[in-house]
Amino acid sequence: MSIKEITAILDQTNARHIVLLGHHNADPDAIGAAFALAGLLQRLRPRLKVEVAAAEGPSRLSKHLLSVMPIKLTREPHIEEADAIILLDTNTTQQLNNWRVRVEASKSPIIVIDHHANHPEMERQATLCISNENASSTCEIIYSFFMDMNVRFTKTEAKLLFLGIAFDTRHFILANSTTLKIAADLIDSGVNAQEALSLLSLPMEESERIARLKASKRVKLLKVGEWIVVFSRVGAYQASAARALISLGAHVAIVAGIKSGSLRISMRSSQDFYNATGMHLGRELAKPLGKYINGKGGGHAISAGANGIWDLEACLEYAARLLKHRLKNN
Ligand SMILES: [Mn+2]
Repeated sequence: MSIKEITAILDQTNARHIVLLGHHNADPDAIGAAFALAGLLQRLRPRLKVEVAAAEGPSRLSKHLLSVMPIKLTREPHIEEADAIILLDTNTTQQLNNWRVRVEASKSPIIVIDHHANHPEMERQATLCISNENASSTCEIIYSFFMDMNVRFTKTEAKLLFLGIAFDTRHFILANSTTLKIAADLIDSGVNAQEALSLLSLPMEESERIARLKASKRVKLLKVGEWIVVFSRVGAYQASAARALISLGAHVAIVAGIKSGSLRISMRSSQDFYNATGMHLGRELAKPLGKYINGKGGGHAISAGANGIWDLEACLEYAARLLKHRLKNN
């Protein structure tokens, strides 16, 4: 599977204008892949007009990256006029939020490029699905397109690909030897790795720093067997505060706050806590807690949340009861 299948589709339909879309809250992988592919396609088909957009705008981190690069997202892409639509790092049209209906209504070919497993629904909707689960990121797939066509990337493209790969591999922690070789090639093409990596950590807002510090000041500590569970409350940035408490040393952190009348709870656990207990915070804590507070809860194994309307202290007590009960039966 290669870029040649994409250009073949563009040539068949005599495409003049195409739209490249990243998922909602587009991360640096989606953004980097889209802009690098746009540059490649424009070199292969110089008369092609290419728009790059992210459904409902990019993530805060992507915005930060874009602000220091000579590229710009299109706010209102001409989806209806596009001769082809290419979705990047996106494996269902649901991830396009309110652009979904517009994309699904299009009669033009839809091409999907992703490093996540293909979604059967997407395979039916798309003219072409290019997916490689062995690739670390969509940027790695786009890198291979440049290699296939023997096209050298610009400095900006190299930096975008590097940032996308670095982001999706958590700063190369998850990278294998192929990915590291690609990163080395991008560095040889002029990417300053140190400077690029520093772009991936957002400067923290003062309000967030204060929220984290207040949350740590208000900590209530509970020891359940060998586990240290902490509870706290803060008016904003509950998730950030819970993460901060985990890095301070808690095994489980539960941070609640009330915003415009509704109660929000964020919970996090450390990886070693999850490995030892198998406790899935989303299913075993956030979900029942959400019910208890007349709202909803859910999430992942070590990162979850719940929202509802109830008394904050009563909610934290209930969370403590659930945890004690679950950990005693471990
Ligand atoms: Mn990705």
